[in-house]
Amino acid sequence: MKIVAAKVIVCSPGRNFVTLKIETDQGVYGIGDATLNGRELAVVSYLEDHVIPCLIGMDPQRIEDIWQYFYRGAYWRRGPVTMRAIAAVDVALWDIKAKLADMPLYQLLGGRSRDGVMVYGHANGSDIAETVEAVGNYIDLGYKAIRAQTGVPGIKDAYGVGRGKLYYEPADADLPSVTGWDTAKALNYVPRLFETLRDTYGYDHHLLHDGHHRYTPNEAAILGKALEPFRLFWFEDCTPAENQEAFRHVRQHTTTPLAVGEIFNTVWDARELIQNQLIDYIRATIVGAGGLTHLRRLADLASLYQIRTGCHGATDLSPVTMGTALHFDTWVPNFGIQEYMRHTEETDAVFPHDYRFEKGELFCGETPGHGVDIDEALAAKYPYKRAYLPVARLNDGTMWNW
Ligand code: GCO
Ligand code: MG
Repeated sequence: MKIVAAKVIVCSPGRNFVTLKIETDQGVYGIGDATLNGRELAVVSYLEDHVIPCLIGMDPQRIEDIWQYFYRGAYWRRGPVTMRAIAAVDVALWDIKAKLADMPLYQLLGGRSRDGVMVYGHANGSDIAETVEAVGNYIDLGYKAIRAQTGVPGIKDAYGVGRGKLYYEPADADLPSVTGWDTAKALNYVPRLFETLRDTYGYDHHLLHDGHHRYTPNEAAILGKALEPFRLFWFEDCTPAENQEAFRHVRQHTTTPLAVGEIFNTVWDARELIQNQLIDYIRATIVGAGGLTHLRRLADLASLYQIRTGCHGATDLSPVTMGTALHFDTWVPNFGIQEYMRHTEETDAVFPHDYRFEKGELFCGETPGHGVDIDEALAAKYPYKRAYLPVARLNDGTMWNW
């Protein structure tokens, strides 16, 4: 069996997506997501100029070997561009293998470990009152877990405050927009949000919060401690994780569960965090961490330390990643939760899929493969549009972590 063609489809049905389609000499094809928010075309070039020429003629059934070929064979290892390109190939090949086996992907991974996959949605508002209302909307929609982010008085466009009720899209401008940040103000305001949420809705729902890499380890420890009475499901990206050792300080000072990893590319980004049990949830997902082949290894390592998965699922991960992640989540023994930011109707139409939401859970379908396709004719109606993520500056102009 041979790969006879592969192409990259770039489209922007509400936001940009990069999709790889691999075709075989037996007529079966597979689809993979390669979207890297704000840097999409770098991955397009990596695939078109450097990966596709090697793929043609390869046996698509040799998923592991092809993964190693592109990882070891590039010589230059890791990084978001490389690992997304590898992920796209890997997912397309798993799609092909599952279609050939006439099975939904989770069956190939080892079968079902659960019926549905608990997801969390994003509630946000420009202040506490608005966020409390937004959380109420998610509760009405049947969510069991909700991430809450609030604007903070005195901070220009604090992280996480979107424009719509269900759709939150940070990559919004032709050149990066400039947002503000003030840690002292956030440290005073965020605990009040969670206090009000628990006073209003009680303790029956899981609440999550994203620090989006803004705090130093000690500030993260202060916030984690202040949030303890409100029993968060997790406090995410409490501090930047390039220095994995930084989490030790946070861990020593708070029992609030910690989650990290949406920007991780490989198991090496998380090894010390996992082996020293400095986190509770690992957030890496299919497109970010080299596809199913690599994410499986990461999840297995995490399981040895009772760390559970919490796959990234923002709108910049296409329905192809969401569909594949749901098969992974349905199988993985140490599943924790799945992030679920809804895509726009235009995006859902371009990527027909068989997963569905019901009572706070997502269910993958039974279609052979990962269950997500691309309508190329429709995709062609939405050409690429440059869109950057914002940057963040402190009040005195200093660049900060967005
Ligand atoms: C999350 C994330 C996202 C990222 C986005 C960047 O927890 O969902 O932090 O919202 O900001 O994926 O492209
Ligand atoms: Mg996040």
